[in-house]
Amino acid sequence: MSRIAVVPGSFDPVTLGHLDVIERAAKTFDEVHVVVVHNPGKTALLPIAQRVSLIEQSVADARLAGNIRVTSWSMGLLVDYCTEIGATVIVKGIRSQVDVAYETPMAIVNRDLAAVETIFMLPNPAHAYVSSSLVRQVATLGGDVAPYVPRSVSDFLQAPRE
Ligand code: COD
Repeated sequence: MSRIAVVPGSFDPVTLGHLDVIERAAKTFDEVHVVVVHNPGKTALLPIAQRVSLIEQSVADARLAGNIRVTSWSMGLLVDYCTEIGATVIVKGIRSQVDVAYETPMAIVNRDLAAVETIFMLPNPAHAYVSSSLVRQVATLGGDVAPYVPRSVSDFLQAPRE
């Protein structure tokens, strides 16, 4: 049986920390779906379609495995998407106790709702402090985000706008 995992996130924008988790998930499972989900608790910088496109470019540029699909989900529960595609596992990155506190109740509810297990991956220490909110802040204030994000993302964020 093919083991399918979902890697969800706001990815606003995708960072090197996210990409590291996606890469390791792709090595662990037969198929990985990276799913952009709107987080109502956050003020968005990029439209969902743009985030999907930047993840696709980043995955291609990094020459990650061919078992990665990128999509978005706005039709309700994340576990409904998992059930629809036959995924039994959600993969999340854990950087701190704050992430543990945020993710634990969701993991338990997702298991109750649809028997979908959550697997937590510890970050690569090189990217453990990186977050999309930090990148949004640096980009909005005109700073250089290149150390924190894939090349396609820094090019996009730092391109001149009208
Ligand atoms: N290194 C490793 N992991 C990282 C890093 C890093 N540098 N940065 C972020 N991560 C991890 C995060 O801990 C998280 O696991 C994931 O990457 C995504 O992070 P973000 O910030 O892009 O996304 P979030 O946290 O805003 O996304 C949260 C979701 C919208 C995915 C979440 O709320 C969710 O699963 N929602 C499902 C809605 C649902 O069905 N609810 C009902 C059941 S609870």
